[in-house]
Amino acid sequence: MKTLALILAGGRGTRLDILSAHRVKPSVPFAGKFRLIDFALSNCVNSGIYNVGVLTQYLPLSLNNHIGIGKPWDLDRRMGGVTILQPFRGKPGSTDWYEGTAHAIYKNMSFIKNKDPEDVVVLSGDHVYEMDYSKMVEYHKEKDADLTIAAQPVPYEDANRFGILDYNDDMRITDFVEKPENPPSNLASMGIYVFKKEVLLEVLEKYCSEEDSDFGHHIIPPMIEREGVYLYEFDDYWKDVGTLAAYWESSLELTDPIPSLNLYNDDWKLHTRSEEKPPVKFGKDACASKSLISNGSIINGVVENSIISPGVYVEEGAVVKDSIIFNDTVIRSNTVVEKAIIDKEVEIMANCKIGYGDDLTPNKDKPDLLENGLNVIAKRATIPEGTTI
Ligand code: ADQ
Ligand code: ADP
Repeated sequence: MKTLALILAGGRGTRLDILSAHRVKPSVPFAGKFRLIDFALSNCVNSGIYNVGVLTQYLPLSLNNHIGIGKPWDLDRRMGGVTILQPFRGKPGSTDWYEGTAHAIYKNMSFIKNKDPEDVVVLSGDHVYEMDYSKMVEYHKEKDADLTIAAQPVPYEDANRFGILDYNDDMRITDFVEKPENPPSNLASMGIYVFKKEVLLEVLEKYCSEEDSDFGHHIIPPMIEREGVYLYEFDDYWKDVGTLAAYWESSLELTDPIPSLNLYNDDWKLHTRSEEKPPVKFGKDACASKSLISNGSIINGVVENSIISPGVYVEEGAVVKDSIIFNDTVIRSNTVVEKAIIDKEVEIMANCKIGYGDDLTPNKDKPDLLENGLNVIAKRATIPEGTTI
């Protein structure tokens, strides 16, 4: 077997707040019917990589349900396919344990040895992008690299959230600093790595004695010294939706006439697990514009510039604007929802006003009112009739 992909799907994901309170970030819904991990999984199969391990750590239940035996991605194979690797349990009784990315892979070295690939692609399960990893692997081989890191420029103000690197004329990486306070440049690692298998096993043995060992701090810097680390420039759409505001923005961009990320591309299909649901149904006075509306929804009110997941019910007189509504949520009559993210199975009773008006100011003291005047309502909440938030 040539290439094995390992998807890191177990981080704490606290930055997505309530949305990642009961599910890992890769399991957070995206674009109506998908979840974030669908991008990494679909990229793997679309790149011809059919050997995939998914590493989980935190709240894996929702993710396990979603991936199952991998059928939607054609990964339910006797040879290869997808394997969900055992989560790390941490110290008994401890609730704040943390395992670093490299240590998580170190613990699964026997899986890698068993698969015996030439190269190992390490990915994050929570990035939004379409990428052909086989091109990156080909490049990695041309360079005869020990490690190849995909990178692209990010806005300067975000650069301190990333690994920042520098390189020479030969594309060899000469400098790498993980999440620097004062970033020397804005060329950011995308956290997508291709390793020669032997080299990966060797550096894991060497540098992963601590539970918190991660690639950015403990593996990449010493490897740079050995001069076998190369940069792979990727200039297409790629987003690490790290905050609620970024999540909201990159979701709603999908409703643009020509979005940077094209979900309607037959050559690069995004696969997901989805329930069989009836077609979307619009009532007599319904109106929907500039929106993605998923199957099984019933729209009797008005939907504008929004993303509606499967099974959502918008009653007569209700208005949903600039919002993202997750599965099976009900918006009762004459309720207005503006600039909100509403998790699954929420019921917002009649005559409520959620996040109305442009003058809404952030109010961090209220648990459901967050940054940028964005309102986030947790899974299975019920909002009583007439509530104004
Ligand atoms: P971060 O994403 O901040 O930066 P990290 O928290 O180490 O790095 O997580 C990487 C991925 O691994 C995330 O998808 C996370 O959910 C997952 N993960 C973390 N711990 C895990 C564990 N124990 N088991 C399984 N999965 C785990 C990284 C790089 C930066 C780079 C950015 C790009 O460190 O250099 O710039 O990614 O987004
Ligand atoms: P979401 O879709 O909101 O991300 P899921 O519903 O896919 O989450 O994942 C949660 C799944 O696990 C559901 O099927 C739910 O019934 C089940 N579940 C949740 N909590 C528990 C628990 N403590 N024990 C057993 N099953 C649970």
